[in-house]
Amino acid sequence: MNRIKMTGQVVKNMPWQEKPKNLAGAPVWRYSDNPVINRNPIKGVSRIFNSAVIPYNDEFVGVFRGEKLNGIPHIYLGRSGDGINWVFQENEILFENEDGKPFMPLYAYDPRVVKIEDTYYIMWCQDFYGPSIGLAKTTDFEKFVRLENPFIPFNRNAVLFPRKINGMYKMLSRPSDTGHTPFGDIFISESPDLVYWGRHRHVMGTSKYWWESLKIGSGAAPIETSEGWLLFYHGVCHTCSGYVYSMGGAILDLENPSVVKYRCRNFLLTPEEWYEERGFVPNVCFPCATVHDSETGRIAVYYGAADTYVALAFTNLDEIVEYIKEHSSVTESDTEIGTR
Ligand code: BMA
Repeated sequence: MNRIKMTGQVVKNMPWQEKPKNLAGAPVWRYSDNPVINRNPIKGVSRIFNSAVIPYNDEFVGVFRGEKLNGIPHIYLGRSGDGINWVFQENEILFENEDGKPFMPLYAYDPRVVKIEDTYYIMWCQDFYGPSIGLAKTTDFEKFVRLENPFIPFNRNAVLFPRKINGMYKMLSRPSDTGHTPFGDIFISESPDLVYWGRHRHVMGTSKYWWESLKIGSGAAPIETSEGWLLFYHGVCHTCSGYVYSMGGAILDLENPSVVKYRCRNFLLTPEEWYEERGFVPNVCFPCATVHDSETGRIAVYYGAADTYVALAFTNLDEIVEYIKEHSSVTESDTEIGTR
């Protein structure tokens, strides 16, 4: 039985795997048949990676970053009965504006999907006179209505919280630049209506631990637990041969999520397998979603691997929270409210 509780659905129809005996570090282990999504998954799409999955009815839907043959990414929809085998729609998702007119982003990448009450929201990075955040809603995964862009450029890695907190929608994001941003902290903003955003706060920045010393960005939508919001994020370090993306974990205060309660000084997952180390961009583990079973505490993390594949890793709530707490180092910039 789980000591720690988490909010969310009961998810049985996924091939959960048990923890192997010989784990060296964090209690996070890869799916034995990774990558879950391989090259050329859809006609006209060379790679799918950095994508998000959510339970929907008795199956799963996913919003996938699909790179077309001209190199431009768009978001594709997929459906799956087990979270592993996917059937994709052949064309990218067609977004419309609130008047029902076509309203397509010029490009769209790194989508996340979050359910709040009865609506599913998709966030991604798109051109808004420079890279910034796009936002859309759907209730049926057939019709996708774009909302106002939440932030001015430049910004990436936005993730909504799965419920309002003190009556407000909350969104994490990572202000950036026009290129391969050599800096970056996670901020949080709030909105009463998903149109007007304000009360921006700093959540956390890079750390002195080398795997996340260059920049960080939020990954999967935070999971509500009795210990706080469990956040899987990415941390980046700069090496002689480029950036290396690993997965980290932190726990944010439930009522006041700009306050970091615990933050793991060790990475939870770092590029070690061929599909993480070799691809279009080598050495990338980029978490974008979790599927979790509130009954057993099992958590599956979907992550992009080497900007080429989608891979899956497992953990469980009690062990991951315990590991994060046991290896936690927080600084004043983490624990303060984040305003200056
Ligand atoms: C970031 C984003 C991600 C990508 C990563 C590594 O800036 O563009 O989509 O996975 O770089 O290339």
